[in-house]
Amino acid sequence: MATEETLVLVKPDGVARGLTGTILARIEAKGYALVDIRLVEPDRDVLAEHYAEHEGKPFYEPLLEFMMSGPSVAIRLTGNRVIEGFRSLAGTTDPTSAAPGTVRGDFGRDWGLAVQQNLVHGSDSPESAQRELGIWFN
Ligand code: DAT
Ligand code: MG
Repeated sequence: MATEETLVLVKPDGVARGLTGTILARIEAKGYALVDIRLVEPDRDVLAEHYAEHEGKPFYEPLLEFMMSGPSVAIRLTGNRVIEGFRSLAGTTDPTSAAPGTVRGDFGRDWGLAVQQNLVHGSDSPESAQRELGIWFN
């Protein structure tokens, strides 16, 4: 048993398209538990901290702009191996190649360069999860 916590974001495209409930239903159906949940409207500083590893990459600026385009839902989620489990449920980063049955595969949209409209974020390691939870739930 490896009970973990992870940070999930329903990104602005997910909230704007009314997919928050659908995504939460999949999370709950999988057996993960909500510890905390809130609507967030992050400023640039918060996003720069969250996406620090991507600074300087070609998609960095469009990514921050997109993340400031509307509210997101931040979720503190817990469960056995939830970090890997949520990322599996989310699907791979690019919605076109994400497998059907995953959130990104079923609902994500590929607008050419705007690969970032992939609906959800999930922490990728225990270290990332603790760092990111500190940013969004301090
Ligand atoms: P993930 O969100 O699957 O962990 P990541 O951490 O590599 O992916 O990237 C963070 C976000 O940045 C991702 O959700 C969408 C955007 N992104 C990543 N690679 C991209 C690319 N090649 N073009 C456009 N956006 C990209
Ligand atoms: Mg990532």
